Amino acid sequence: TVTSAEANVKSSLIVVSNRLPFVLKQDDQGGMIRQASAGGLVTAVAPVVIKGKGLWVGWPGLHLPSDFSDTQIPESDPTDQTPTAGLKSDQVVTVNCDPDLFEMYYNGCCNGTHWPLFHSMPGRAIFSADHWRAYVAVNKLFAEKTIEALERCYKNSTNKGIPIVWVHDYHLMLCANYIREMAEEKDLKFHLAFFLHIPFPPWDIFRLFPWSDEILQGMLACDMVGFHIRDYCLNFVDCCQRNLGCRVDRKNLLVEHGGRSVRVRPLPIGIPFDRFVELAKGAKKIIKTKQKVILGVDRLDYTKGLVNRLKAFELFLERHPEYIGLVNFLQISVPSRTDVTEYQQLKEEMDQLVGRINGRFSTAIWSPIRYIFGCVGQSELAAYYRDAAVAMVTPLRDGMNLVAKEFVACQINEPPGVLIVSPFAGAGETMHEALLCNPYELGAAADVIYRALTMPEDERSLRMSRLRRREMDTDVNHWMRSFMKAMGSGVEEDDIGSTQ
Ligand code: GDG
Repeated sequence: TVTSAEANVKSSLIVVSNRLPFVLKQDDQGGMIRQASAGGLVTAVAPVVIKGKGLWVGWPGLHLPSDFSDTQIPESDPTDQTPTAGLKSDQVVTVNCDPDLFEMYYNGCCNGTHWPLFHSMPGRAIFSADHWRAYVAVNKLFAEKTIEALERCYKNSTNKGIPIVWVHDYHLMLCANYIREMAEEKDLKFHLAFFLHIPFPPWDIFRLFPWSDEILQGMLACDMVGFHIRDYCLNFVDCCQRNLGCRVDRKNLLVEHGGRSVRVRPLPIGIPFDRFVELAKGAKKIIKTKQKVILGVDRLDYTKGLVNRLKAFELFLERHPEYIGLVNFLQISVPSRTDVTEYQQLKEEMDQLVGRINGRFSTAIWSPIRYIFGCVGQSELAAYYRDAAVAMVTPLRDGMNLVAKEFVACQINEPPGVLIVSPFAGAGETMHEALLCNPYELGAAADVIYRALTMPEDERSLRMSRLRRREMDTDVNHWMRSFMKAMGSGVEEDDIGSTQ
């Protein structure tokens, strides 16, 4: 059986994402080192790029001197065990950009406008023509670099298939359009796809963006556009029809644009399930108290519903004082986008809230909330996932949410714990055996915490085994194969390899 999508790859895959799968860092001797990232996306996609002799286009995590050449990228360290280790330096195309322009593009337009708007929080979005101009310029830059990558790919590769260019996420929604334009002039052939990792909002939110038509045109330059769930696909199709007047087919998820038919597909991302099981098996026990632990793990981001979650826990303690001394809330909050004001304000609010709740309920030997503001290692994280009684994944809005999936993968103990998930996360759509919790309704959320803590063992086991089975079957390799399949008729079977 073929266990990974890398089998029989005949087409080269060119991935275009804001960040490369590793960051470059200056070492003490003034040289350059590679520091690998280990996210699920990288785990699934990097082996396919490596096997198909493809390329990865992205920003290396630091501003390089203007005379920097990609030949200066170091090879991976021989001790590097991560999935990107096999990615040779000549398979990487760095996008180097003026720091001020990059700031307006990244913190301005991407994180200041698109992030809140696409999470249906328009009140938090800043609309600025300068930021938009920076976004256009940087997307053009990524497109130029992708053309370079395509030319390199044609020169180097022995693959017979037509290369697949796969653009990722809300940072690069215009990029495909420029790639198509630039490639036409050079008569380069390729398949073009886009995947959005965050939600695609309904039309009445999307239309608030002054340059919304350009975004749709950017995405429609692709042969296939992927989202996590069907609702986001339908929102996108709706926007194409209402903004641009495109002919659409909602049943088959097709949009006609520029004489082409664009496929729109739900491709729910998965996690490297087996890796998390292994981590959970090997991780040392950190939680040693008898108290039950309710766990939250998130980037410190206003979309993740952290404030509501802690307030719901406070209400739970108020309603169920018998749990005082018997339960702990462990919240791990990873610092994120710390130079954006909204995120600094959230940090303040969380610090105050944790202090207030702890001040209100603590005893001499117990406090209700343990709050880690920082990143923990993967093995430590797996130990928390494994030993927690309850995980609360309650974003106000979230494209998918991998934490919910990683938690169930690590639940190897019997009897297992309970997953609580928000219906406003993509994960809430597919993880049917989790307890649903609307984070806006604090009273109901407090009741769900009680229900999770008092759920009988047999019910917990039944729910968890079904959740785990699904995540095992639809892991990140399955996602990669589904993507290749969704590239569909434009890609010959040989190109994508056996997917069964
Ligand atoms: C975007 C979309 C979509 C967290 N804390 C630590 C840590 N993490 C890792 C988790 C998980 C990842 O970060 C977070 O992933 P999410 O999916 O929860 O959220 P976003 O970062 O917002 O991701 C989201 C995703 O893209 C994929 O398409 O699901 O909806 O917003 O993998 O494990 N890892 C370590 N220490 C920590 O403290 N090592």
